[in-house]
Amino acid sequence: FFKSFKTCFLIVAFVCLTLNLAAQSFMMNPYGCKDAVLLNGRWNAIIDQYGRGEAKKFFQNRKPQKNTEFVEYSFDGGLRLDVPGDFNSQLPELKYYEGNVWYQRTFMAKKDTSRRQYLYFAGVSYEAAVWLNGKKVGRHEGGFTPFQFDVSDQLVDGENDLVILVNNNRRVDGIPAMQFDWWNYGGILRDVFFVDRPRVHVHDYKVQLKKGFEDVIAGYVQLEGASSPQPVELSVPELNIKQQLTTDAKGRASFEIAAKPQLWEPAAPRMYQVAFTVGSDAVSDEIGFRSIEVKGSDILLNGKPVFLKGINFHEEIPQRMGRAYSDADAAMILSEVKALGCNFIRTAHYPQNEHIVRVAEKMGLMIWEEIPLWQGIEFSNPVILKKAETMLREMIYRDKNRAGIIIWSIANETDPSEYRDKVLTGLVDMTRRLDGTRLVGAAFDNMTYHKDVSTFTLEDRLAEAVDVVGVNKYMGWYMPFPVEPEKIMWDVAVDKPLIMTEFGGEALYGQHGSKDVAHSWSEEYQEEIYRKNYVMFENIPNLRGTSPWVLFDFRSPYRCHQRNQEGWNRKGLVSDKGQRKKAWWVVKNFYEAR
Ligand code: GCB
Repeated sequence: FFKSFKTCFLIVAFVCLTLNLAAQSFMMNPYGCKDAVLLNGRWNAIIDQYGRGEAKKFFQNRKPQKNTEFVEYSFDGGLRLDVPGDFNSQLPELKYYEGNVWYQRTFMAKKDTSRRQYLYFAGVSYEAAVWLNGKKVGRHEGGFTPFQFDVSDQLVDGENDLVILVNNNRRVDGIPAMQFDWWNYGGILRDVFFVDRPRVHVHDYKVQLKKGFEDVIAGYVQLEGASSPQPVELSVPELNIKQQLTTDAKGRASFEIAAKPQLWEPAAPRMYQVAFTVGSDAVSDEIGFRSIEVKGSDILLNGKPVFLKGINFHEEIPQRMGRAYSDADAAMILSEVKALGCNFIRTAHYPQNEHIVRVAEKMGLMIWEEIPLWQGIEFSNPVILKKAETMLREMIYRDKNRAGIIIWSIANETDPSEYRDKVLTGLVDMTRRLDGTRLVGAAFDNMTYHKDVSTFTLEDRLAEAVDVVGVNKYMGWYMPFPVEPEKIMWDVAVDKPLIMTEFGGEALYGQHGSKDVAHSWSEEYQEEIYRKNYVMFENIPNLRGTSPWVLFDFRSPYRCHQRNQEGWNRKGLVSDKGQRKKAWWVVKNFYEAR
């Protein structure tokens, strides 16, 4: 016993040490906080391919004081990179780069010990280490969720020197891991804020309908820095709510308020201004109210069955060949989603930036949000569980106030095994503990086709555990239709809602041929794939949504066909240049008819 206890202790200690993930949870919604200042702009940068910068102490940003002093690096007068933005798309020689890039900038601040100062990063891929004025303030792993550091102690009056080491090497124990079908964009991908708030301030809040009620708004507010009970005002002017809350000794106040908000729905995505005020600190948000539940194989939005007319996309602007990061980018992607007639998006395969999530919800789009547990994950490694839990926690924490989000997805296309089942069913439980008001899903590709009865089935413990089963099946592309589509039956998780989370095939825009497989890669063949799949879908009794793969052609090192792909996954309904392929209209017609 002692031996195994010791081993266990060592493993836990090792995991804690190596992970050392940002200790502090991040503040809710810096976008709605009046004391948050963006540090976006052009930052100095050094490409450090061999990773020498830490030993050479680049983080000190030292300048030679006399001409005999030898400092063999300099941030000044060289490369400058845009923040936010991936580095790969900013310089031709960084296109395929994976490794270390150092970023540096200064910002002015006032040292004020009566307040608290933070650096907030909306997303840095894949790993970030942060130094302020030469002192390390922390690190964070995971490219798609925010993190922050309290820098009150390190901050100086006047000019502050901020240095970030970004590393986007793929890793065996990373999430995602060594291979994935999208570009491995590295860099400070999303907004960076300096936030200077009163010592006592709003750290976190949740404002949603109480589960099972359409006329009760419930939630909590959590203060930071409060050592005694504090009065907090919650206001929702359009609902005539002005409630005085008092926090407990831990800075927390829960509430339930009778109210009759107009419910958020795709046709009328009503949102309300919600504000919390404590002393001179205030944060405001736009929040919608709706209920989402599963009844048998139906998905009920505000108590009514809904069919999810969806689409997948990456957080990428194909025309710019880089990551999306702004409201304008979100509008570009999502207007194309709306034009297709969608009411649902799957932000495959990771939490996308808050601009996208927020603009989508304002446009009335329901959202499936996923952590990047994509094929090829080393589930037997205990570190993976810890990392996955952290990413899941950060995703749910960030987006728990978003009415648009209806499904938390924990994985995409993972092979059943003892370890995988344990890790993923554990994540399902954790998701329900963290947020019991939304649905839990996962995307599966391990269905079995039974030739004798022309039927698909799915045997998977994970499918039993989730609320919504996502199915990725590329009939007509990776798998030919074995018989006519109308003869194929589906007997997959029939007691639950099934969403076709991925289907489709590739076509090079402007390449024409017949609808025959001999002319695969043509727009006509892609169109035919969609037509046939829609015929097959008639035989899925529990089909409650579809989400083609994918809206735009996207960049991916997976895709090595020199003529048709050239490093692009061509399954887009819209090309990388923004031209709609023929299949686009098939999808649009399918949605119009629903
Ligand atoms: C899948 C993956 C998706 C890929 C897609 C494809 O099953 O989930 O990330 O990009 O197939 O194009 O093969």
